[in-house]
Amino acid sequence: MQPSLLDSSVFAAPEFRATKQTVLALAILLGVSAAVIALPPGIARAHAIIVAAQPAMNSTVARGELEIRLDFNSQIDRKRSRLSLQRPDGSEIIIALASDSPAGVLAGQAQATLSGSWKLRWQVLSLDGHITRGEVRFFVHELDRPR
Ligand SMILES: [Cu+2]
Repeated sequence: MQPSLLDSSVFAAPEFRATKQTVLALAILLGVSAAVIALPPGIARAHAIIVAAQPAMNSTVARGELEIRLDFNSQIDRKRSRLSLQRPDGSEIIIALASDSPAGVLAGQAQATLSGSWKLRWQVLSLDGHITRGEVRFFVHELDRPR
């Protein structure tokens, strides 16, 4: 099966008349996951979605070495998956993926040198041929980790 990026374009039919409420409702749904909601339940189960994240969504971590680990609900094709970090200043770091992590896990390390709001962006190809992606926001505290 060809990899295909699932997105929200199915909602953008020309005849669609969006009210403020429907737009808000869609925004909320899409914020949770742009990829999974448009699919029948039986198929959606096979897509890779996050079941655990380190750092956790909206958590605060100390400045310094950052251990990254995302656990997915299914096996993923690591060669066609990627992780990146967006720093508070907007610059981006591509994370080298650990090759020895379990089948459903993306892991790596980075230096969290700037305090502020960071984003961990992920894009994965699951074995059913579908790409899903999303981001985990977290915060880096201005104080260094105690020694
Ligand atoms: Cu799928």
